[in-house]
Amino acid sequence: MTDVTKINDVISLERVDSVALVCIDNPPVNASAQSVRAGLVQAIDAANADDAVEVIAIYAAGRTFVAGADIREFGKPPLSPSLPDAINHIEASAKPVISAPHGTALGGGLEICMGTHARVGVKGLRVGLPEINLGLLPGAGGTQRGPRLMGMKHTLDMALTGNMVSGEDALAWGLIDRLEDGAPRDVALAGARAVLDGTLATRRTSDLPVTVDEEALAAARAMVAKKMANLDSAPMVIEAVERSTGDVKEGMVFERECFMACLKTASGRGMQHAFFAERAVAKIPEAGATPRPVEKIGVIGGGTMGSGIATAALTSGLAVRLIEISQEGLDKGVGFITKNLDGAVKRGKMSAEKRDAAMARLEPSTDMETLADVDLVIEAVFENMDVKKDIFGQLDKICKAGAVLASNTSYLNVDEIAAATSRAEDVIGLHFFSPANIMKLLEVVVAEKTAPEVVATGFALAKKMRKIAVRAGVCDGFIGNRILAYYGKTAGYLMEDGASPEQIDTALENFGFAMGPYKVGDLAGLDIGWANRKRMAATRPNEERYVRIHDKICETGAYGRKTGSGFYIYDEGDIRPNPVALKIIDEERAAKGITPGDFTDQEIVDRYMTAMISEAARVVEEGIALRPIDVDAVFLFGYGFPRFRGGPLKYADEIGATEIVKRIETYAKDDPYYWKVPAILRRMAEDGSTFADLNDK
Ligand code: 3H9
Repeated sequence: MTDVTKINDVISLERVDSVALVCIDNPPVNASAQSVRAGLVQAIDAANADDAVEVIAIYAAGRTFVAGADIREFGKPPLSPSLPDAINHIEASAKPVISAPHGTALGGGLEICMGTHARVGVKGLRVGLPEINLGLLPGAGGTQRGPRLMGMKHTLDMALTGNMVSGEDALAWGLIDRLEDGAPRDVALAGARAVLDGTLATRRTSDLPVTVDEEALAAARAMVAKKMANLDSAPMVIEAVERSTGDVKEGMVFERECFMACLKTASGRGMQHAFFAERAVAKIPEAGATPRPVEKIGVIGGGTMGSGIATAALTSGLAVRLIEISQEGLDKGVGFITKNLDGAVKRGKMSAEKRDAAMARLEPSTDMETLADVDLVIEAVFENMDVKKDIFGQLDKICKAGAVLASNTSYLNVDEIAAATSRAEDVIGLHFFSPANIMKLLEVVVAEKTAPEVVATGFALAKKMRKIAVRAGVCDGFIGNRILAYYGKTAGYLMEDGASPEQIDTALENFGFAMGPYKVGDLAGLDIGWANRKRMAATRPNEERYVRIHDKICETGAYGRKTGSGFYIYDEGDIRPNPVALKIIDEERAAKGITPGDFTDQEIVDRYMTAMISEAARVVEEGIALRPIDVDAVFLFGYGFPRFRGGPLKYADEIGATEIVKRIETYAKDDPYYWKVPAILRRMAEDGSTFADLNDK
């Protein structure tokens, strides 16, 4: 016989004979919010008080078991009971408690399982301790119970990488006891019955011994020192795991202190902001529109960009028709794609069979007419408006009705491109980042007449291609390249005024960027910016200070890595400053009568970041980005912005608008044309509001 009691909105208790089934139902991901924690405690108490109950089993409804603590509660006053207390209560239950996780048991979700007396996973289960990705460490016993169940090495690996592992691995490591097929409720019930008939053993994890693994601890320390120096929580993971050899309760007190301390760190706030940024960008005005079906796409241009886009599309299961004008260009494009896919196989990212199937979906052609049957075309030829207009004019005649016509332009006016067709509503910008088969970001550029379902199609395509799409409006360079063009000038001014490219790069790398701007420029190719500056030369205002160093370096034929030199010389893995570039810098300073000054690394970072924030503020002000968090996402996923800082506008909030305005006003004394306070920042400095306030609107 069964009867179900609702403990509260999210927890129910069902009795089936002598088994008490506790169900967690807190959509979308069963986060362990206060109601879940309180409900679990009450359910355990109720089941213990019911004489008919012999075993308790916890499972969850919906698509996943508990995906962790409720991240939205972080930073708010703690609500009782805490998750560690709730889990300790479960572990202390007089009657045996088992858990039957399905989907993903992550962070606090996995820690709930660790606190039960046995774990029966549902096949397909993945588990992990992803707290590190939020700038935290497991805070509900994971660092203490993990080593007792699976040893120090696996606990450290899980907690320091944040990677999910399969149920099969979890079983092999002893983290779970069984892996069964079936619906979570059925698996939970069968597991409880196995406890009753003595075929599934139960024990308290806290009672198990821990073996010290010096080798794993040393490897973890070395890895953290080398790769995770900016994350406050990383060394704490190791220290907490190290303490697991003592009493669990004491270890948990230490773990909790570390967890609470991490919540207050800027790196924790930055990482949590980045987590939400990745998801917030999907909230667009066109979210309700139905995307058009896309199965076959056309890619025009077989250069680095076009072949990267084609690779990403093929990898995601789409059929691709690749167009080039000449057979030679086409062969080159197919060669790039083959190399990209072979590389994925070599790195273990793709099976050889999948690569062969992807290549079979590629149809190269020199005939534009073959684009007649594709659902969407991405034009990825070089940045020239006349060429693009000509191509879109042709596409207008060739493509079927309803096909989406996209340009991968990184700067140009999509309204103007759309005007070359008779169907502006079908035209959109899809700005991929190089290498397009690797980089996560896709700017979806919405032109004046773009139809809502075309925007929705761009976002759906991004999802299929595992990209993070950010909605952008039309302006020169959209969100990312527009801001880059602006703060890139500051780096040039700093260089002309006395800082070396190497000093600027090092200062910004120490700030957290994977690579400084001059190394990035060399990697991307200095000729790209050069071409763009030539395009803009006629419209450059006379008042603007112009640094000619980059152009002069390009004039020597040094375009960066691809030519072996740029700001640096690239010699078989060795990188050193290029003396030719340094000589040009000296000559330019002399020609302008500049006596080189000294800049500290902090001054470099402050000027660079203030410039980035100023232009980002204008991009928000003008509605080019929907919200500040969209700008943050662009920089996190397309420009190597340090994740632990959350993005330029999250960083701006950390500094505060008053300080930023003060800096701009100080810099403006030397260059009032370049340094102007954006109205939005002025207002924030006056009323104390933040960019975060605009995200919440
Ligand atoms: C922790 O557990 C600390 C403990 O050790 C100690 C505590 C004392 N909270 O990703 P999706 C939202 S730290 C609140 O698109 P998917 C998400 O924002 C936590 N909300 O789905 C989104 O909302 P919206 C450790 C959360 O199917 C919606 O759910 N856990 C949380 O692609 C759907 O999310 C993690 O770090 C949360 N914990 O992927 C796991 N998680 O629709 C984080 C998600 O309004 N979560 N949301 O934008 C994930 O990795 C993925 O969400 C998951 C599902 C793989 C579960």
